[in-house]
Amino acid sequence: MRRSTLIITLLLSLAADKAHAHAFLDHAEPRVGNQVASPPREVTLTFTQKLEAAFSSVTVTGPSGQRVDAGKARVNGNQMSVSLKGGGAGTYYVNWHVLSVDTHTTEGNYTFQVGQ
Ligand SMILES: [Cu+2]
Repeated sequence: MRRSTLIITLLLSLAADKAHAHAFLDHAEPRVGNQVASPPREVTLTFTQKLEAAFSSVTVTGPSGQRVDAGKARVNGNQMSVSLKGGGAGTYYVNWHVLSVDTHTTEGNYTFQVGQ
């Protein structure tokens, strides 16, 4: 009896967690931590939830600390993309900040490498 109550409570809290899952980064292109031969034309981030375009943004910084994102981020469902201007070889830093349709904000960052 007590055990079944505990299991039901666990199931209910799991369901609640799922309903309140925020938009986390599911995957990205270029991939997180990956190395690519030449500077990509854009960065595309795919999240675990749909995004609110007006309150979601991404910046990309190139190897010499300069901003290489060009123009506004484009949001389509659970994806956000931004065009890049070339920035040479080295480490690129991607910083994202999003508002998901469940009204929660999340943010994060990752790097990828260009060149050897
Ligand atoms: Cu949430």
